[in-house]
Amino acid sequence: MDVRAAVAVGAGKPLEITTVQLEGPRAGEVLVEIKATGICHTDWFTLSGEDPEGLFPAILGHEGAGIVREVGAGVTSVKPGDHVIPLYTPECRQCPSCLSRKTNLCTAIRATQGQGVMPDGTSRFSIGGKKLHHYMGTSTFANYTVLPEIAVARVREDAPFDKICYIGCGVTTGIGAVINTAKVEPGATAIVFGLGGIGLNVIQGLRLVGADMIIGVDINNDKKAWGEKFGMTHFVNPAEIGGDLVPHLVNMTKRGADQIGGADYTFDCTGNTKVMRQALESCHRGWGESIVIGVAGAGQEISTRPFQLVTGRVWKGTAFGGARGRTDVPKIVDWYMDGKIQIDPMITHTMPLEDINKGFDLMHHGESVRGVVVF
Ligand code: NAD
Ligand code: 022
Ligand code: ZN
Repeated sequence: MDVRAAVAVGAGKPLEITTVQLEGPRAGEVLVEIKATGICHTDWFTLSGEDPEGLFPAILGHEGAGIVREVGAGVTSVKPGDHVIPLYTPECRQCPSCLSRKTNLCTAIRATQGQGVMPDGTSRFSIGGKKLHHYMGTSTFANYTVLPEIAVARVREDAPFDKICYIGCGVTTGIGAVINTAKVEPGATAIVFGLGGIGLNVIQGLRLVGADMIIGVDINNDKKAWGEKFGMTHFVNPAEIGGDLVPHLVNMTKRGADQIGGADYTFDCTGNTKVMRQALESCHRGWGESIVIGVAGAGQEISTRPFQLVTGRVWKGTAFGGARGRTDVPKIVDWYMDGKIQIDPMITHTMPLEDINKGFDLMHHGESVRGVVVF
């Protein structure tokens, strides 16, 4: 069938909006009509050519929502008409990782997903007979896409696509990092580094679980008002404190008779390896945990003195907020529909597919928290 798509034709080139061909779903696959998709950093990172694993030509996009239109042989968990959110971290419930209950990193289709093809090793997308790569197993920058059954979460039908698409990446990553990865308890103190689309969701996750002190750190003062909207209690601009950031944060979080400072939990939402170190070192000695959410560029390394870990600080990372997509994503949609979490104010821009390149520009200039393409 003919579908409308934004095609990544090559590194550093703008997306080309054009008609491409999509084959129907094979066994274990579903055809989904994408109704809305968010624009996230990783799409840009790949398009820029900086991602050494990026493949071209490809249909990018990994933050979508839509409706199942057709299912392939053997598909039982969804049917035509079901509303779904595509999952770049699938959940097969059968691989050793899914069965371990210790990780959300399902391995069922991992190898082929990274190679930009479906689990049978072929692509459903083509243009003029030439193959196009899939991306992150999702390819949501098209009004129809084909996905493995294990890579869709069925969600309630009264939820608006142009908002819940953000649950496909940013919302779940931020809130999940708090609930699944850090397991933050009520009354905890926390520091969030970087108040973009991810950091703001960490903040609202912290508010949801009842954290006491929620410090936001950002080099952009415009982010103060944004953080406060979602539950931030204190704001620090590292450029304006007239000294080193880590001692400043440790001082702010001093509690108890011994007056030892440091947060119970810190979160890096910048992808900057220097910030990751600051986040670890501003944790409380003995028990503080620092969660790396930001994805750094290829080849980058993190460092700290071993003493930081020997004295009980813990360095952890998280992918997709540790969420098991088919199980957890429908619950997050419910939380949104019940008013427990907010999404609407974070969707600062919506646009038609034709303007998707402008959406990338808005993201770069820090003008948007989230831009969403509505098909
Ligand atoms: P964003 O660009 O919207 O936000 C980043 C924020 O960090 C901005 O507000 C910026 O001003 C601030 N910042 C930059 N340098 C800083 C510094 N030195 N100190 C303090 N603040 C600083 O990005 P985003 O969409 O929020 O994504 C954040 C990171 O999370 C990215 O690296 C992204 O790739 C990653 N991410 C990871 C996962 C995962 O599963 N682990 C999922 C989604 C996104
Ligand atoms: C989403 N991300 C950043 C912005 N939006 C993002 C990027 C990478 C990951 C998660 C979120 C990630 C963390 C760990 C992995 N990935 C590896 C998972 C594994 O090996 O099992 C990751 C994922 C998908 C892809 C690449 C890396 C891909 O499909 N190409 C989840
Ligand atoms: Zn993303």
